[in-house]
Amino acid sequence: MLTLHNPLHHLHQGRHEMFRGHLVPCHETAQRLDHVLAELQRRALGALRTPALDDAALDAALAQIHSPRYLRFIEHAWDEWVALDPANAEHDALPSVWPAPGMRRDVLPESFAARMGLFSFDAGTPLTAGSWRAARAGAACAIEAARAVSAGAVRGAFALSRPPGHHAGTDFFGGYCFLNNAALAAQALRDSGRTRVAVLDVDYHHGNGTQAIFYERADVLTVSIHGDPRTEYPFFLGHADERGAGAGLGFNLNLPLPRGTDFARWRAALCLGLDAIRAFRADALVVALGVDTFEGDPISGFRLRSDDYGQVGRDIAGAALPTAFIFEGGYAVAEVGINTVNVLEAFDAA
Ligand code: SP5
Ligand code: ZN
Repeated sequence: MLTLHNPLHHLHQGRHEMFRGHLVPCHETAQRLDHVLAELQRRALGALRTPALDDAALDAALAQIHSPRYLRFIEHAWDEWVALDPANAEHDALPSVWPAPGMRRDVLPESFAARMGLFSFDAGTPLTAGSWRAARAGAACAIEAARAVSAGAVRGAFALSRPPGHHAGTDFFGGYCFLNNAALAAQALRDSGRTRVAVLDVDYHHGNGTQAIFYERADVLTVSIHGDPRTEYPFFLGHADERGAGAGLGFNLNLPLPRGTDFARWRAALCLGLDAIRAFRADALVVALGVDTFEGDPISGFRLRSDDYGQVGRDIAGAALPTAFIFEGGYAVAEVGINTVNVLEAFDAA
């Protein structure tokens, strides 16, 4: 396993997210990633490399997935926030107003607050001084992981990056995500000559951003196993009847499961997802690897145990595809490293 990592992720340090009318400490912390890195090194799981992608190449890759006006906004948002009032530097920027259906999205408001809402879908994703630089560094990890497996240098590569990505869409942030790392990896695989790319999202939460990005495309199959959106975040997407549209009809598979789902039931869904990937005749795989399916996760509701993650890695290895793993959620800080590396180590050993 080759791991792509950049310590710049530390620049994204959200302080608070909105929860039940209060600002509560962020679940998505830099410490999470440090635990994964420590565990990777403890178990000596292959080489660790910092991406070498230059700025121009990275900009070009970001522009394939995200809209120009969204990228421009995220890049300058912190400076705009502080320009409103220098005291703003002491707290994160969070949106509080959004366009409802029927309201205009085509006219870019001058108001910063209005643009924060236009380009987001929740108040749980603080934008901080270093968010853009961290997200960019993370995106480069995902792209290089994809390129490494496509070139055949390694069978599996792991983008150990944060902030996570699978909730971010073409032109919106949310769910702790700004740039869609899994989508960037899938597109990088397409651009390197792979013709049918599958994205398997095993994070507890539905990968709404990834689904939306590829919804009308037949060259990227998106599969997500997640908490049923009737009760679980992100609520407004992720139902089983979402199958894709236009040319993409039949190329999106959602496998929602109820809160309380244990590993036996979860694994049956994983097998269905892997069957679909086989039937699609994928020639490369991106795994959006969230381990917030863990029984001890503070914000999620499945019951996977640490030992179960090895079986997840073996099942994924059974697809026998060049595989780019992209780090997503997982908020039980003490176990996030063990659970993540259990997947990767078993994949390598299979
Ligand atoms: C990448 C990823 O896993 N994003 C998840 C985003 C979930 N955001 C909403 C979480 C709300 C739960 N808040 C519970 C606070 C308990 N103190
Ligand atoms: Zn999640």
